[in-house]
Amino acid sequence: MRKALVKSSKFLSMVLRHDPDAIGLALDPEGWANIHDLLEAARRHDHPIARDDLEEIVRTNDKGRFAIDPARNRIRARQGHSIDVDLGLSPTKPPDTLYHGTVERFLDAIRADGLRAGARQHVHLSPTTDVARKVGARRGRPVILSIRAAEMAQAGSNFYLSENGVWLTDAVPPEYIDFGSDG
Ligand code: HQG
Repeated sequence: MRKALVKSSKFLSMVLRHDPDAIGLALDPEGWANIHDLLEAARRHDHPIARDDLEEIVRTNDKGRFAIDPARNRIRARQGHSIDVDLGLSPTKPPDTLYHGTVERFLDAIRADGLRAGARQHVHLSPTTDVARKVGARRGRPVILSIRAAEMAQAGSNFYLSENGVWLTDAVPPEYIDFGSDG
């Protein structure tokens, strides 16, 4: 993706997941923004984005982070919010094992408290070790944790699968985490 588009994509993540107020934008309860309003607000705040570029960002984004509605009037982030939005996802049966990529320095806290959502609405889990490794590598040498997801679901935890393939759950207690492998 062109450099300017990467910058705009990060700007869109910030606005649509974390801080629409920063540009005076309102999201609806499901996290959708009117595209016309969004582009106006971005322009007013010195971050002009052309409509065609917005479409290209949504189409080519490496993780499918954004969705545009069928009428092509509205846009939202598919996951990763820290603001309270209802993505309308239904609880979904997870595979036996899901993975979480993190780094060494968080392990003591994770051993004590399990995985916490922190600033985000959910803990993010990956279907493969490859994806988890990339997530962990954002912060340093990745450590891959295995989560016994089916057992957790059996015990009553809800799991959700975002439209772009990220598994979400509220929290993972330490007893469901295998700390064995790293990578
Ligand atoms: C760690 C990216 C201490 C956790 C990725 C992680 C993902 C704890 C960090 C998405 C902890 C939170 C989310 C505890 C968890 N004590 N540290 N009890 N529990 N942690 O960014 O999963 O590029 O909020 O291991 O692809 O790293 O934004 O979560 O290191 O899907 O689209 O606290 O972000 O997607 O960090 O990443 P984050 P994450 P995007």
